[in-house]
Amino acid sequence: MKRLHHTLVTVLCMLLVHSMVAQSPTKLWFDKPATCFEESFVLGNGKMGASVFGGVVSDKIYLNDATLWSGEPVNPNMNPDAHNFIPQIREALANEDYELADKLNRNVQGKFTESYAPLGTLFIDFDHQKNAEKYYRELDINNAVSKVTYQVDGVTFTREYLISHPHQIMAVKLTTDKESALNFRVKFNSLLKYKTVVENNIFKADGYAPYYVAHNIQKYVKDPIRFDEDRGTRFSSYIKIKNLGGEVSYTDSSLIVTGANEAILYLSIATSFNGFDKDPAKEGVDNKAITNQQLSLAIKKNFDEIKTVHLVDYQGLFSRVNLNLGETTAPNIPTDERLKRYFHGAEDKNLEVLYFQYGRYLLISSSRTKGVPATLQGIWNPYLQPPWCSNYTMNINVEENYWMAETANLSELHTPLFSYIKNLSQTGAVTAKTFYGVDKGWAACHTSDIWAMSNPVGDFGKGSPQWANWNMSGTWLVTHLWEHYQFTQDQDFLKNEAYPLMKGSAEFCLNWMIEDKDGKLITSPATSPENTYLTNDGYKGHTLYGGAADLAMIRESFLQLIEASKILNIDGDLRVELEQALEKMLPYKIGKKGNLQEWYHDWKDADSQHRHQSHLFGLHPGTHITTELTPELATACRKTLDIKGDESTGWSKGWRINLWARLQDGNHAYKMYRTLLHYVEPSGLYTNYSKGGGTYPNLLDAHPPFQIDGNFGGAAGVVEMLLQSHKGYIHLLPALPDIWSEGSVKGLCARGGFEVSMVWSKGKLDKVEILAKKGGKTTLEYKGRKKYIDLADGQSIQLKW
Ligand code: FUC
Repeated sequence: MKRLHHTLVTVLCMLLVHSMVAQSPTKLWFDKPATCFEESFVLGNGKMGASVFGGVVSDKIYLNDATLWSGEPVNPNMNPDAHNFIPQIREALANEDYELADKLNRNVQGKFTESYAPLGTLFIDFDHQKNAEKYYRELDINNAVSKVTYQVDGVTFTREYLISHPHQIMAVKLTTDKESALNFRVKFNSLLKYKTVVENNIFKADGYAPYYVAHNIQKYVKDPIRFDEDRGTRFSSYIKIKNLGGEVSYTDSSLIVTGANEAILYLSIATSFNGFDKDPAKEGVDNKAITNQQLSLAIKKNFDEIKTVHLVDYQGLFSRVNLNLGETTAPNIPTDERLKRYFHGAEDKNLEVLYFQYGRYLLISSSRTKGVPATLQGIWNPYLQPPWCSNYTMNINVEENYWMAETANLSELHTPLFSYIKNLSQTGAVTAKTFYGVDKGWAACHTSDIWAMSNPVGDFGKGSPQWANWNMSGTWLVTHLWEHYQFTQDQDFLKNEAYPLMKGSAEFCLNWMIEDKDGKLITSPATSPENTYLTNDGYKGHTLYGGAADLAMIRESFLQLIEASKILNIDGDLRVELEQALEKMLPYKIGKKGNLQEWYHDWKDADSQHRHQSHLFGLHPGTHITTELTPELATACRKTLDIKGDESTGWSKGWRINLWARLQDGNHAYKMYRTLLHYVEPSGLYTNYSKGGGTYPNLLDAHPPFQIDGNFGGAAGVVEMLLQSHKGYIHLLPALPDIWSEGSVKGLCARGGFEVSMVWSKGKLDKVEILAKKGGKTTLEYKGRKKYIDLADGQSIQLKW
């Protein structure tokens, strides 16, 4: 009784505190369980993912493992004669026969990617007969723990969920304040093939993923999901319960707890994935043994021990950056209402901080597995045929996922992308040769998967060149390697990992470019990610020569390789070749509307507000267009953005925040940030291609549907407003919006290996502290005033401004 009284008082105090305190910058919370994925709380340790619904009668948890995909290693030599069409396409283009070029380009296509698979769903069913009261559910991104608490008949039930990276385990602690009141049944099901069994008090599910899943746009495929017992990635999901009081019993398909005071559920999962080039059925790792081992190690620890180690690990990454945007008067209401209130224009500075930090939380939770970067949905996908295969879409999306990795002080989470690029370079060498007739270097295209597929997609001619034929993702991806070097100053990484991949990509480009009629270097055939031109004759097409986007990416990657070769003092001849190519490349053009011209000719766009803006690559994420060094081009980029307007899909809005910040227009960047945080109703698999992007109740990005790139792009955009370092110096508060007049930030990163903390008030910088992780010289700039600093290894300096 005393215990019950105590709990009641605690709950009442909690509720009171909730309604009085200001909105939290680190908590999402609801007063009801999730009814759909877009209301659930996502947890992850960079490999294992869970989407927790927090139900009362039945709690539902979608499970994922980053390494569980459909498919098998790809044979990149899937269309050996495709390259024979390149000369014909070039000829059609030289004759300005765009229709023929589009048609012929379909011969330069291969298969679609495989899909990221849903592992299964865990159900925890309770014996509650009545509705719950005082329901509260939160995700605290400060410690990566989710909690549920409610009362039934005056008895309080609580659950705490976490996924520990050090233990590779999900732990759920279930408690009640009434003796023996905890009764529940655990069940598992999956859309994959599986069997459950209980052995040694462990509730086991073992199964396998399809060896083939068709893209959901391939409606013509008769048998879109194909299983074969002897093929595909195997998986295991094992559960053990530790109970305090009561009993645990088992059936073959469930685990039952009766009359307990407390129970800890330990969930271990693993797959047989053994690398992109290993058959997961025949050469896979032993998923059963791994799952068992993880479980038997974790079970020796109690919940608090697991949680303590989890917190040290998680906070070691998360707490590196602090952001404060000043006082807020926003009331403490559930996150969905909070988002709606903000959408209607209300102030909520802590929501703006929360969205930024949530981006960091999501990267920590989804990107810690070698060779397996975060997908379009991070690691959280419940569908067998997910939107766009939940794959790596490489004409913006997978890159956008990593824009904040360096600047927001999460550099090591960038590395899954690098090991993945290395895999891609291997299949990409075959792609370069067979699809493009280039014997040197490597190329990759529109989409990819865990098997590092690099070919152009479209299912051998069925896809539109609008998206299927683009071949510049290798060029874009290698810029991430250079960025990592810039931020870490890690010369070993530059020499041994980055440089060979950067060089391979550049070699492809050098051999891929041809001269136009004026002797300028261009790509041909080219496409400009997903945009459609309208020729003067009224033809709406996609295949062209000399598009600005390809050249922007090539230019940036060549400039970086030149720098890298100087630092490493190697490949002098190649450097000269790159410098000559840069001289000869077709320069940017400014169109008659004052826009940065996307097409070789000054054509109209079929959709002038299209979500893609790849020809602005040089402004962001590239660095060769700046308001200072190339003001005319920067102005033309601004014009292009003006024409496009602010309404778009989630990832596109995320990108535009960064673009506006690079134009040093903080107020417009902030306007875009608010637009990204537009409330969007949960929409499941529904896709909208042009407008309506924003944010779901659980703060995940709405393309729509859910796509995580907007979360990451938005978080990257916040840093870009506060700190930039791409122009060879550290620009402090380069695009501070008027509304963020008071604030402070700790731990942002700048190129050169510096960490920057700042305090500002009344819209003006007060103090800055710079830590040189590797020592070195740099220049700080704020509002045109420069200060030079020269620091030793590990030294920091504080300056008043
Ligand atoms: C590209 C984009 C779409 C979407 C998809 C995953 O095709 O144009 O908007 O993001 O990738």
